[in-house]
Amino acid sequence: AMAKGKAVTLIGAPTDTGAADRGSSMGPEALRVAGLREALVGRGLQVIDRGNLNGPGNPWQQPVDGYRHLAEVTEWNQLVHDAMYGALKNGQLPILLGGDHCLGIGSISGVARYCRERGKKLRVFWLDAHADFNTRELSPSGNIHGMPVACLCGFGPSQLTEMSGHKPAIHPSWIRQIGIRSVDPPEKRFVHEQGLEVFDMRYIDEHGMRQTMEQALMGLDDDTHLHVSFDVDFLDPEIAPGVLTTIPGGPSYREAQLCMEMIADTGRMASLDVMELNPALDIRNKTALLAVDLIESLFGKSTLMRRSAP
Ligand code: 4U7
Ligand code: MN
Ligand code: MN
Ligand code: MN
Repeated sequence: AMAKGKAVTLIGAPTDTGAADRGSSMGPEALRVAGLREALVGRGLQVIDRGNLNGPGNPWQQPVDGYRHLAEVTEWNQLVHDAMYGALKNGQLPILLGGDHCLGIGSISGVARYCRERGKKLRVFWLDAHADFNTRELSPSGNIHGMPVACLCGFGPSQLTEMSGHKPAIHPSWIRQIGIRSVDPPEKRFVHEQGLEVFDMRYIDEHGMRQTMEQALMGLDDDTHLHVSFDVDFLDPEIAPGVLTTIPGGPSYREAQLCMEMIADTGRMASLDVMELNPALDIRNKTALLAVDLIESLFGKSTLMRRSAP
């Protein structure tokens, strides 16, 4: 089960510089207002909210040489990298409150640096409607929140691919993508070429969430650091409207709960990103409340008792 002694640290990263529209910069505060801290305390965890990182504002410019806001995105990711790495080194379990998903680069490169130093295996769960595997050459938008997985695997500008002190920061075989249902055609070719393991919605429809998660979690051992990068647009927009890029046909409430509960059962989750919540598009903060509900499940909350062996 979850290491109860470990303090959970909340790290807010209020930026939307990696996206096409504004609003995900309000994500951290919406999650706090929805009671994230109280929910984790209710799980018996010690919670440190170290407030928000202080990065550059959004200059709201067009992409330059294929990247929108590369300088600002780099600055934010460096701050996030240092904060995630620092929290892990202090023996804490960091939760990054995004912010758009470009910050997955800083977050996971910080985690990768820590794991490399400790000789730990790293497994990354990417819960998202999108593969986020674009490059400057492939991207239809130039928005860096569509590129973090590629950057982590070594494809992208050096500022973003060399952040962990090692290029690539992670190997494609460490990644499991779940809930994918919107991939740009050139991006799709690149996903296949690099051999990413993708459990897309078709797979979940055919096999169910339980078997999907069993497959995705296979091979975890005592020495594995499990990082979860949760893009809120993973969820079906009927239940989670508060995101910029709503893609129909995502996991239902029950499927999402099961996904989170099965991750919790492993006891291996050691860092987490909660990304892309956009309060400007939400309805009475309901998507933030849902995210908090699912995070409680990630930390082991279940209705009555466990039916499957942990
Ligand atoms: B998110 C997109 F073209 N693929 O690259 C792109 F459809 O972090 C969307 O998963 C990326 O929300 C979505 O701009 C990034 C687009
Ligand atoms: Mn994403
Ligand atoms: Mn997404
Ligand atoms: Mn999005």
